[in-house]
Amino acid sequence: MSAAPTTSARANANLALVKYWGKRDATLNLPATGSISLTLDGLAVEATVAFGGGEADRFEIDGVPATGEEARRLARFIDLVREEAGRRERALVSTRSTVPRSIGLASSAAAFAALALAASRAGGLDLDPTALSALARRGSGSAARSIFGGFVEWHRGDRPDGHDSVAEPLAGPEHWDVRVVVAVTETAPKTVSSRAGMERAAASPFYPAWVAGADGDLAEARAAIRARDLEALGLLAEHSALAMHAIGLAARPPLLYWRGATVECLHRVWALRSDGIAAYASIDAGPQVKVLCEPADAARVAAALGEVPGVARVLTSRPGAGAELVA
Ligand code: 2P0
Repeated sequence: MSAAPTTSARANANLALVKYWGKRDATLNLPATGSISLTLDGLAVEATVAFGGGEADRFEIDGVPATGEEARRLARFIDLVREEAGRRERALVSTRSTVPRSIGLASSAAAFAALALAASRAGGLDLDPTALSALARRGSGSAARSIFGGFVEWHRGDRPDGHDSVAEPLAGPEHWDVRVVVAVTETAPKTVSSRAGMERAAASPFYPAWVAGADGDLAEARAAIRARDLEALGLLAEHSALAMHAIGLAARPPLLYWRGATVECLHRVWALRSDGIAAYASIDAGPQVKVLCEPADAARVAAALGEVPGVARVLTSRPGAGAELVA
């Protein structure tokens, strides 16, 4: 290893309440619609970067050298930082996740948000959070949101260069104490990446309706967050997730990330609701089910999901902080 100074930063994953699903520019990672998320405490990635170490870039993920497309994606991202910082040295990059990668929650959002902060600082740049969000977006779209804590909106933007497609905080984590209970239904890696899934979705006959509905969903979500209205936000988040997956069902070839236990968890959430528990489901580009609820109901929701056959593990998270440097 070299003696080059290292910089470390940590960022949390986020749960989209109004989903990002489709791009208007795949190179710049510009979304077809805006999205709104909640940053989740404890589902974090820590990234460490040093410039000036040896002959070639080195990328390590959870202690294992990155290869193939993963290594190329990291290299492209570090090249962006080198370009912005006017540096030419090789980079040593490592990321470490606080949740096992195998359960599919160690998201690229947390990784690229942490990398944006660590790499820009290591390269001598002092980017403000908006510029960090734009940089993180280039690594992974949803990483633009993980720069900030709490409730966050990522703007679609109109400019072809994407400079206006950045996230901004709507309300900090202290604004509203909610819980997100995650039911892990499958630990095998997914077979269709988000990137590929979004490409397939864009050709679905349902896609235009999805894009047309986005501004209304965003306005509703903003109002529900401002009012701390869990029913309004939960019903909307559930609708956004189910509509996102419906696009894939109508695509050719079809796309379905759900497993049997995913469907069982959804029904369990609806059964909880009919028992008077305010619990609302969300599903991302994978089979896990994430349930938004009140802190007082989280243990009951976790127990109910834990009983569903096929659920391997249940985790509970709360609103978390944005990307920060690690001393
Ligand atoms: C989201 N997802 O809003 C949506 C909902 C998954 C389902 O953002 O291609 O890893 O790197 O921009 O950000 C996951 O996709 O995709 C995602 P890229 P990303 O959270």
